Amino acid sequence: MLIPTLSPGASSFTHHRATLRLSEKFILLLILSAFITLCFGAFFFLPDNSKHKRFDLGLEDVLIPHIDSPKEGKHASGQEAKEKLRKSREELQAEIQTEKNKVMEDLKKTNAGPKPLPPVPMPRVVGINDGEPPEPDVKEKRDKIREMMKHAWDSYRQYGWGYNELKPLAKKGHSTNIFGNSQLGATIVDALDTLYIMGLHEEFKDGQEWIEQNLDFSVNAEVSVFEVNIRFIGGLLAAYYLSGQEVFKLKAVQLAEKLLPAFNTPTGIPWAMVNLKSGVGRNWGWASAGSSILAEFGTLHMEFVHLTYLTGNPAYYQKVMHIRKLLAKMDRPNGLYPNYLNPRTGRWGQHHTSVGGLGDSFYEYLLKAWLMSDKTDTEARKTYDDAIEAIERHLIRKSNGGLTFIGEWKNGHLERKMGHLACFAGGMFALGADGSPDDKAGHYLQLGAEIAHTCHESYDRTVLKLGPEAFKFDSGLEAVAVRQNEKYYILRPEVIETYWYMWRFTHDPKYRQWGWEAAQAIDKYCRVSGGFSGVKDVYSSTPTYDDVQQSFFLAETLKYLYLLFSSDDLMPLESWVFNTEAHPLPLVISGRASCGDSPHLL
Ligand code: DMJ
Repeated sequence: MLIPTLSPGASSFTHHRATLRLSEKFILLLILSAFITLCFGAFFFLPDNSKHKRFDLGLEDVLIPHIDSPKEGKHASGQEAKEKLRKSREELQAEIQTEKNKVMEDLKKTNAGPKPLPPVPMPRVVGINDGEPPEPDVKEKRDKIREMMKHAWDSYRQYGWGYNELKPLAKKGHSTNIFGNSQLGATIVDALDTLYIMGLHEEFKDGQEWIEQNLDFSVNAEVSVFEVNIRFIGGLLAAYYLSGQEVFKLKAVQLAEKLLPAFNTPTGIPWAMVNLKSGVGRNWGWASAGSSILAEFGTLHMEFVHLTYLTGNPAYYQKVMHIRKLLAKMDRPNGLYPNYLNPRTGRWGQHHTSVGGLGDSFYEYLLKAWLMSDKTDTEARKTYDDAIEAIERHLIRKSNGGLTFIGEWKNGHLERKMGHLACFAGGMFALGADGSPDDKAGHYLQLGAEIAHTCHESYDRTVLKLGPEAFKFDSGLEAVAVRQNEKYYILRPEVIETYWYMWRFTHDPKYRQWGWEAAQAIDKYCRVSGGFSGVKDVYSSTPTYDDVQQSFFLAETLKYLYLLFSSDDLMPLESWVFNTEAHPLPLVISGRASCGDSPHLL
């Protein structure tokens, strides 16, 4: 047979290539299959560690955790390899996929599922129901307040359910940037304890069911740390202590975990806002020099102490104590705390001090930290006393007409203007009277009464008998708003809150009288068929509405009114401390619930 020789000729080349390709293919195929068998076999016969290393190089590293296989003999590995070799590619892929799915499921469970909390004793809760007043006319007023609560709740239930708040005229849901425009049912959470205290148990159950089924904090929403803390965490904790339902505790803790990234700043002073999903924090654009706000980062203590108590996690307590320590080390102009503090540099921003907006609840929480610890947190008490002394010296004045007011300190100058928000201070002074230094209890009770009187005047001097947002004591003006944008009333509670504390401490009937005046005015001018709305001008006889039913109306305004017309054994102040959103929390003594004998957790 003629063995063809290689020749450059075109025709012969084609012919020769065809013959060679067949043989080449055959040999190559043989070599290739031998190589693949060798590699595949070798892979399964390698020791376990090297096997995992191979997986580490790919996506599996992310999806499949390194789980040590139980020690098996070489024989078992061989068996496994042989079995694998017998399986088709599709079968192997299906197996890997099933494994991946399982791991993903497990991961989901550990991430999303509520972590078990350590069992801690439930404090012995006292005075959480009834409180029916003996006087029939007072009972009638109390019933009226309960009816107003029903109207506010039912309207929200009908038109805004699941939204944060209600637009009572448009009859639809509403949300603002403090809740990141999410649908977190702020009104439900904020209203729960009021419903419970009023004995509206059907409504309470309805709210609880919504929370169980819908309240999910894994949302891409940038929320206010302060507002979420006082309304949601405070509301959930209070609902838990009142009802004993675990779901509220679990939700409070889940949410608190989402707030913790806000504390990741160079100083540990938290950002004003945090994204619940990403954990990224930032401050309000309007705040002086990128600052955090005193009343925001200084109003976390009560809730965070309870979170540590309930979870056994010291982080919450440590975060708020760190803030306290940092503030204690700082210079204070005239002994006053400015409202702005930069969380990057740890320096004060603009020197603006107020007991109203931006400052208010910082002072309130110092006093309440002491009360909530059954007066053992003397550091908090001392800080409160010093702060109040400086405030009295620099901010509190008497007007020409004899009205005591709390002004605002701005860069070395006293602005003779008082905000509605600052009216809460009357109640605070009364609450802090007992235990004040140098036996000044009488003085502080008197100061509380004077502030209550001034704030009542701010209501009484309007057409609607509802107080403006801010009022002046200047150029012959006494307790009246001047600027159009300060004439609104948005269903705020502070004045009624002060009436209630003053009532509890003095039993002077004028406080019930003033509270009733306010309740009637709210019912007359703010009530609409779809709920209650704020009004834009309290000096105008024809009210125009802002069309918002604030969640704090149900949490605070109506609760304080109801308590004002109840007997003192409902929510006694010896056993409960109300957070700044009127959510009652029991005492925690050095980490123990007031009546429990549990291990010390703080
Ligand atoms: C409430 O959310 C709280 O009382 C807060 O401390 C400031 N004021 C509003 C209602 O006015």
